[in-house]
Amino acid sequence: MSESKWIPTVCYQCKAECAILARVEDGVVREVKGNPRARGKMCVKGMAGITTLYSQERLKHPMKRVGERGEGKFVRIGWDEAMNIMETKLRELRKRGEGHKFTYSMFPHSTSDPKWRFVNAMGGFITTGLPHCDSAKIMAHLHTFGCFPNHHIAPMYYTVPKGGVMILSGRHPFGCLDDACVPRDILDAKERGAKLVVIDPIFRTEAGKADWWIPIKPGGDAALFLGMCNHLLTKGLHDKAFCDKWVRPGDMDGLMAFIKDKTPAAMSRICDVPARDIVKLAEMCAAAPSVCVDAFKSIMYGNAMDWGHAWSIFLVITGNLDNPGGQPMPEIAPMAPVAPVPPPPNLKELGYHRTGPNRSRFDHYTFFLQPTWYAAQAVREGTLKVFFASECNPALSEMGSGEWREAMTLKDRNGNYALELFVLTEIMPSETMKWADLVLPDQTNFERWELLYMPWWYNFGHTAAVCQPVVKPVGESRHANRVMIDLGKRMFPEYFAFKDDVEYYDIELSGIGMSMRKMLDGGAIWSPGTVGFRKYEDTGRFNTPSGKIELEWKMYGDIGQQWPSPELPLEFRRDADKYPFILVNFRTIFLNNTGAWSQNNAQLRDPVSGIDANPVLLNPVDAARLGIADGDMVTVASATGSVRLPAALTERIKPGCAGLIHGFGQTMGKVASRGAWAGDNELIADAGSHLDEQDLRGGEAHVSTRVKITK
Ligand SMILES: Nc1nc2c(c(=O)[nH]1)N[C@H]1C(S)=C(S)[C@@H](COP(=O)(O)OP(=O)(O)OC[C@H]3O[C@@H](n4cnc5c(=O)[nH]c(N)nc54)[C@H](O)[C@@H]3O)O[C@H]1N2
Ligand SMILES: Nc1nc2c(c(=O)[nH]1)N[C@H]1C(S)=C(S)[C@@H](COP(=O)(O)OP(=O)(O)OC[C@H]3O[C@@H](n4cnc5c(=O)[nH]c(N)nc54)[C@H](O)[C@@H]3O)O[C@H]1N2
Ligand code: SF4
Ligand SMILES: [Mo]
Repeated sequence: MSESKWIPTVCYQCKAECAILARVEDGVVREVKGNPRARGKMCVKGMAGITTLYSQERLKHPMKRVGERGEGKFVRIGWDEAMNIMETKLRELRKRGEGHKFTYSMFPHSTSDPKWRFVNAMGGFITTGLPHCDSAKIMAHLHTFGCFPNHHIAPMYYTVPKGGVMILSGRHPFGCLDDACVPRDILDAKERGAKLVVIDPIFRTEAGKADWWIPIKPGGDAALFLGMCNHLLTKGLHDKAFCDKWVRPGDMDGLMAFIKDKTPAAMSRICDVPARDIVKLAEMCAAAPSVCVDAFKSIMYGNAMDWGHAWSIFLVITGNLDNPGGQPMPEIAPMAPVAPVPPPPNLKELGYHRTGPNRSRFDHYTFFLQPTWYAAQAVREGTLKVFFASECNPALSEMGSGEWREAMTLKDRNGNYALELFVLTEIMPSETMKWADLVLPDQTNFERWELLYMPWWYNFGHTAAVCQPVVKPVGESRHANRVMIDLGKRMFPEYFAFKDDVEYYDIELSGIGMSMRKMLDGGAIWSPGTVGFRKYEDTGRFNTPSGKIELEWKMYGDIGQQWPSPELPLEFRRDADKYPFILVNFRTIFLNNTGAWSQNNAQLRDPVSGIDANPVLLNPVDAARLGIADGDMVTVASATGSVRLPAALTERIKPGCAGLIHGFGQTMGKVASRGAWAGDNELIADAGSHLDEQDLRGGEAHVSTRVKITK
C-alpha cells in the first residue's frame, strides 16, 4: 500500500512564500494546498509549483562555460571542481586586497540569510533585485514615521472595518500577491461594507471588483495625493487631534505653507484626474473609519521618493498609522545572532554607493541593499570583479538589459573579461545563464531547508516559517545556502563554526524561544500573534530621531527635497513630442517576473489556461488616429530600443498609454520556445546611467519610458 502524507512547508513560485502543505505519496509530491494554520490559500502559480519541481528543464549538475560569454555553451563538471574554482578566485581577490570587489545578487529569505553572511565575511557588497520594487516606499515611511525598513508592508485587509476605504494605487494584488490570502481578504472586506478604490491607467481585475476606478496618468500618484492633502488641510478635514499629538512641532506649519498651491485643480493638470474627483476621494477618506493605500508599480518610477513622501503625509494627516484597516507598522522577529557575526561592509567608506560622474552629489539617499543595475555600472568602473547571483535573472529583468549584457562581455586590453568570474545558481536554464562562467543547480523549495523571517509577510499567521525538504533532491542539485556555508567553512571558519544550515537556523530561532524541531511540530510556522495596534500609544514615541512624525525631510533641505514634488517622473516629462505614449508595464498571475520557472512552466505558459502572448495594448481612440487595426503588427520604439509586436485594441487602457506585460523575452528552454515575445527592458534605459539627473526623486528603479508606435 502506498503511503500518503501532508507535510507543511512553503511555496516559492513567487517571493510571497506562502505557508503550504504538500501531499507526498511514495516520495513524489502529488498535491499542494494552503496551510490552514496560516489562514492558508494558494494561487494558480503556486499550484503550478509541482510542474516546476518535476520539470524536464531542471538543471541537474554543475556546469562550466566553454566558448565565450553569451554563447551559452557548457560542459558538465563535478561539485569539487566548482567549489575549487570559486574558492581559488575569491582567495586571489582577497590577496590582491580587492575582497570588496565581490558581490552576490540574491533574494534574501531572512535578514541573516547565510549567503549574505558570506558576503559580509568576504568584505564584499550586496546587490539584489529587491530594491527595484519599493525601496523608495520603505525609505519614505522610515524617514516620516520611522517604520522599520521592511520590504512590502501590505495593508492587513482582514482588519479593514465596515466603511473603511481600501485604495490600490498602482497595485495588482489579485495577480501579484503578498500572500495568496489577499484577494479573499479584500473581497471579504468589501462584503463587510468596506469600499475599494482602484487608481490605475489600465482597467484590470481589481477595477472590475472596485466601487470606483480612477484612470490616472502614469506617474501622477504624488500629484493626486498632494491634491487630496491640500483639500483636507485647507478645509480642516484632516485628523487634527492625531497631528497635534504626534507630528513634530513646526512641521504642520511647514506643510500648510508647502501645500497651499497644490490645489486639486493644479494637481489635476499633472495627473489627469478631474479636480472634482480628487475632492470627492479626499472627502470619502476623511469620512471613513480607516483608509489604507497600497502601491507597488507606481513607486518604481523616477519620482518614487516624492510619491512615497506624499503617501506618507497623506497617511499621517488622515491618522491612519498602525490602526485597524490602516498602514501597518510591523516589527521584526528578534532572532538570535549566530556569533561571531561578520561585520557588514561600510559601503560609503568603500566608495560604493551611487555610480556616475556626480556620485558625491547624490549620496543622500541610502538604502541598505544595492540595486542590481549597480553590477553593470561597477563592472565598467572596475569595481566589480567577482559576481555571484541566484534567484535573479538580470539579463532580462535589468532595466537597460542590453547594457548589462555588454558589461558582462567587456574585455580589458589583454583580452580578459573585466568581470573575472560570474557564478549563477539557478533551477532552470535562464537568459542570464548564457553569460555565466559557472552554473550551479539549485534545489527548489520542495527539496531544501530554509528559515524565512523577513517581517514583510502579510499574514500574522507566519512571521517565521520553515521551508523543509519534502522529497529527495533532483540530480546533484544543492541549495545555494548550503554551498555558501561550505565555501564559508573553507574560507572563514571563524564565521561558519556551526554544523550546517539547520543548526544555523536553530541558533537563530532560540531568540524567539523556538527551535527547528518546535517549528516543525507546530506546523512549520510561528507567529507572536497580533502585535497590537497603535504601538506608539504604548511607547509614547515614533522610531524617528525626534520621536515624533517628521513630515519635513530636513536632511534633504540642501538639495531642495524637503517636501515632495508633484511633477511627473523625468522619464515621462522628457521627449513627449517624439515619443507620445507612456509605456505601462504590468504583471500577470501567469508569469513571475522574467522567471524561467514560470516562463517554462507548461501549466502557466499554456495557450488555453494561461498567458502565451504579449501584444501591445492600445486605446482604440489612439489606434484610429494612427490607422492601426486590432492585430496589426506595429513597431514600439523608445530612445533606447525597439520591438515589433501585434497591437491589441482595448478601451481598458487610458488613451496616451501603451500597455505591455513585464517579464517576457526568455529564449532558453522548451516551453518558452512557443513564444518568447518581447521583454520590456529592451525599451528601457539602464537606471544607473541616468540616475544623476533623476537625483533623489527616484528610488532604485526606473522601470518605464516613453515610446512611439508606428504601423
Ligand atoms: N503573478 C505575479 N506576482 C508577482 C510578480 C509577478 O511578476 N507575477 N512579481 C512580484 C514582484 S517582484 C513585485 S515588485 C510585485 C509587483 O506588483 P504590482 O506592482 O502590483 O504589479 P504590476 O502589475 O506590475 O503593477 C500594478 C498596476 O500598476 C499599474 N500602474 C502602472 N503605472 C502606474 C502609475 O503610475 N500609477 C498607478 N496608480 N498605477 C500604475 C499597472 O497598470 C498595474 O495594473 O508583484 C510580485 N508578485
Ligand atoms: N521593465 C521592468 N523591469 C523590471 C520590473 C518591471 O516592472 N518592469 N520589475 C522589477 C522588479 S520589481 C524586480 S523585483 C526585478 C526582479 O528581477 P530578478 O530579481 O532578476 O527576478 P526574476 O525576474 O523573478 O528572476 C528570478 C530567477 O530565479 C529563478 N529561480 C526561481 N526559483 C529559484 C530557486 O529556488 N533557486 C534559484 N537559484 N533560482 C530560482 C527563476 O528561474 C528566475 O530565472 O525586476 C525588475 N525589473
Ligand atoms: S502567492 Fe501564489 S505563487 Fe506566491 S508563494 Fe503564495 S501560493 Fe505561491
Ligand atoms: Mo519586485
